[in-house]
Amino acid sequence: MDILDTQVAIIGSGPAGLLLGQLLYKAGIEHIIIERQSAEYVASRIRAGILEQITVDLLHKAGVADNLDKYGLPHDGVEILTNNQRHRIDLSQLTGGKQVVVYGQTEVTKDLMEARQQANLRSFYQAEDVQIHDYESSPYVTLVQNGHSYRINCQFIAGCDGFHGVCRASIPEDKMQTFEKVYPFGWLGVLADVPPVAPELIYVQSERGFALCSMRSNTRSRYYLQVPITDTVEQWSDEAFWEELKNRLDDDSKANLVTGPSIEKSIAPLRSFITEPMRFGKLFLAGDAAHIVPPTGAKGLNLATSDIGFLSDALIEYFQNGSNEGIDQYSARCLARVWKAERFSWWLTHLLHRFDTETEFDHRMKQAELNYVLESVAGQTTLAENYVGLPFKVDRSDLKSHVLASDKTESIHLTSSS
Ligand code: RFL
Ligand code: PHB
Repeated sequence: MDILDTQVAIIGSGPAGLLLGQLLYKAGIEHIIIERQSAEYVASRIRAGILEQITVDLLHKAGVADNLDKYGLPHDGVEILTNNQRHRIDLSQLTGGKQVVVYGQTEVTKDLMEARQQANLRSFYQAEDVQIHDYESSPYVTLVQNGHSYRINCQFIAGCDGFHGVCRASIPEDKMQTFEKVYPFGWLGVLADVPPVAPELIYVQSERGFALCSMRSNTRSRYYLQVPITDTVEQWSDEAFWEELKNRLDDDSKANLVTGPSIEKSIAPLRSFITEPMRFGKLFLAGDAAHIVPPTGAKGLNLATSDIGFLSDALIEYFQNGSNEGIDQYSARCLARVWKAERFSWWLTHLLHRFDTETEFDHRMKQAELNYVLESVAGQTTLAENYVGLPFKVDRSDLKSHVLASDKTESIHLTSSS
């Protein structure tokens, strides 16, 4: 067995693990990434497409934003289609100038892997039998690669190994609490080299179920359909997919839709899931290893990167200043943001999808709620500020002074107009 030493062992080479690696490298902290899949497999997974400003900022901090700046498409708004009518939510205007950026997770992963290769940083791909040990005292990781056994001694383990990883599974059940909701449908996604149906994303609420028109570039589109969880990809020919998508769109979008052969087609189940706490001694969970959101709010990747924002700061503070503060606060800081993003993703999923179990009363209530959101500035603002991403830290006293200031403005306005 080969024995290696490092400061941080990172399990998982998804966006969370790769971003953490890059931020630690920039701060001069040694680490090793251990991934069970091949590098090619990791680089080709098609997943998220929308980046919040917080994610964009972290990618800049990590020094991997050249392609993002060149090819990312900043979006100032999104559309909601209901009752055959499209309503635009002006994200920028409602949030004081904030935007989201359309840039695929596949590209984020490739940019991070490329930077890693250039810096010659150590990773184990196709690692088998990955196990974590003694994370409460003197942590180490064991693995097998190409029939050879390794032991990696470290000071901390970062569990960035996704929902089905080994890190959360290694924690005794009585040491954590989990919260879960599984939805009775999935998203059938198609990627195709056709121009997007509209310049901005369209979230579709229809009698036939939810649909989403998204994109990766001006020549590559990503579309999704709500389908029963029992459906399989084989049941959906490209023709059947385009036909059903058209059935859920308004007349204008239907006329603009360009169809073509799919270059990827998959079904993703929808789930809300949270683990508490997110730190166990010297083991940290981050990203999908700790929480899952249904993709409706485009929050999964962004939550993974914001966890890494907190974790990288905590580890850098520890190694550079000997401070435990960030480590001790890690779980609470992440979870405060996680629960709010979970709530938003759950709410938007509930509002826009068709549930077989809903009564006509439930259905009308949802329609009334959606109409309210779309017709009220307060409703639209709530949607917009959650969609562009909530702040890292909320100081409630700031909020109070903001409310007081706007009270004052209101009374001045009322006095001057009377
Ligand atoms: P990942 O990406 O799952 O990476 C985890 C890595 O760990 C490896 N692994 C192991 N390695 C070693 N040993 C083991 N025992 C291991 N077990 C697992 C895995 O092979 C993998 O490489 O988790 P990470 O880094 O936390 O990143 C999370 C994001 O990938 C995820 O939240 C997003 O893709 C979710 N998501 C979206 N998020 C957004 O922010 N915006 C979106 O628009 C958005 N759209 C989506 C999505 C997810 C989707 N699917 C497929 C679930 C759309 C879809 C359809
Ligand atoms: C995507 O482009 O894959 C995407 C965009 C927005 C979402 C989910 C997925 O809410």
